[in-house]
Amino acid sequence: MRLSSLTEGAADALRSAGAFLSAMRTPIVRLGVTGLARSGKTVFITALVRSLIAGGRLPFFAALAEGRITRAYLEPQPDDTLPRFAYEEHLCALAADPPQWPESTRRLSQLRLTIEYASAGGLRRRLGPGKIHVDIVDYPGEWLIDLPLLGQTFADWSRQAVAEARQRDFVGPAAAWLSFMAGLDPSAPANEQHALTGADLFTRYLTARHAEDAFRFASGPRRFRMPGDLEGSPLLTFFPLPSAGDDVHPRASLGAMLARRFESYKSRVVAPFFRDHFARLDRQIVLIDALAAINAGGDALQSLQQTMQAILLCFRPGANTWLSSILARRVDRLLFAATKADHLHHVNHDRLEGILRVLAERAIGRAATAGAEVKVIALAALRATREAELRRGRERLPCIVGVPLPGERVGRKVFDGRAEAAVFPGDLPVDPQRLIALSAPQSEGSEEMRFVAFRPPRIALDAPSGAAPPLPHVRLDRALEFLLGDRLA
Ligand SMILES: Nc1nc2c(ncn2[C@@H]2O[C@H](COP(=O)(O)OP(=O)(O)OP(=O)(O)O)[C@@H](O)[C@H]2O)c(=O)[nH]1
Ligand SMILES: [Mg+2]
Repeated sequence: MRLSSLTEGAADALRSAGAFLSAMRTPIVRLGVTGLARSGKTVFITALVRSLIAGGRLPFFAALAEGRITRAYLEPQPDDTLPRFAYEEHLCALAADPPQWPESTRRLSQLRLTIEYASAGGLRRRLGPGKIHVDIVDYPGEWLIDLPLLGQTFADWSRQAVAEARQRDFVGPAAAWLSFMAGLDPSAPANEQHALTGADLFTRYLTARHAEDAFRFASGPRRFRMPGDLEGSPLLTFFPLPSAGDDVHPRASLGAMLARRFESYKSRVVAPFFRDHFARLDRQIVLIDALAAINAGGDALQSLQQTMQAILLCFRPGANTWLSSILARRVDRLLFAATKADHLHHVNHDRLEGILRVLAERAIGRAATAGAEVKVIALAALRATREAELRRGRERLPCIVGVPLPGERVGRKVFDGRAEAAVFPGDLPVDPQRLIALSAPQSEGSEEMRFVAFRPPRIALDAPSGAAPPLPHVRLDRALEFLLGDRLA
């Protein structure tokens, strides 16, 4: 080895040590953005970054409203192995003609937002300007469904998944998978071809079932449907066995191989995702799209409640030994947000918050007991509608006006994605239990409620004046104040 390469190495080490030390000096807030698929994570993160970088109209976010944020910018994210959150790409989609929402997220990404600010007063003001990093990851919400797997054995999971597959008469994909398994002997020697065929049939069944009814379908593993970098990996080449029971499979048998791969999936895929991205959070926002569940009708709200309960239970410190060991750090502020509140007139926002309180009741209770500050709000990170009143006879109906996405319908009217429309989505019931109550068929009132999806507002990348116009939102400022306000005081 040449001396110069040694000195270069030393210089590199010094440089990284310098960067490390300077990063050590700057406080970091790790903000968890948690939510199922399509709940609004990517839009929330994009709107948050844009509002801080370009300056938003955020009267209830004190640091910005008081003009104390001197600069906010994206820095290289701390983890070199993760791609950066595609902020610019999402902005470009919103600036297109017609504007587009970001696509469903298919892989992990991360961002570090650095905020330079002046303290509000007192001792800190005298200490000079402050700086914090806000680290956020974005991921496919689908993957969240896998967290509860961590508490299951292969036998538990097999029992649940096979029972689910048999629940309804699935003449198509479930039948093909179930009949394939009927001819299998789990104690026979392991056979890779059987594992591949079974996993393929199982994946087809998962995909078909999810397409039919995403809301009522809770089973993982979700990477089968959205493999990311794991496509074709043996980590995804397994399936549940009907005869798994509690029996122990002979060594080198098919059953033993599938059980081992299930355990590898947990320890190599689910656990690292959880450990690397959720275990060290300081603050967390949980986004819940209750309106989509109301749209789905029937018991979709109950299913959403159960799914969220199962996921949020994983965040409970002390839930089991493995998790409690990595959950030493505790989230001290937890915000539950009902997203897409711009689908409703503001007179209904309190009721939407009421529904969310019931949906997340247990998690709210647990977090409060653990000493976290908890808040519930209805928000729209990017407001796509404005409010209006329509007169119907003597009645005044609180409406929202926007451009419904192509294919959206109200009654017989199908929208083309170009024309603006005034929509009366219906009133949420005063008592949230009426919507969520067990065995509520198509609950009273819910037939009249219909939330159409709107095009996002078209945003300007650069205004002629140079300053980008602020993005419209509902209570994004209150969310930011709760999540970051005290760290910028
Ligand atoms: N009207 C309105 N719609 C929103 C808002 N935020 C999200 N949406 C809608 O919800 C959809 C999903 O939002 P995303 O931010 O992509 O959701 P996500 O949680 O990142 O979803 P995955 O990437 O699949 O996990 C968008 O395509 C919009 O249609 C909002 O503030 N207002
Ligand atoms: Mg996303």
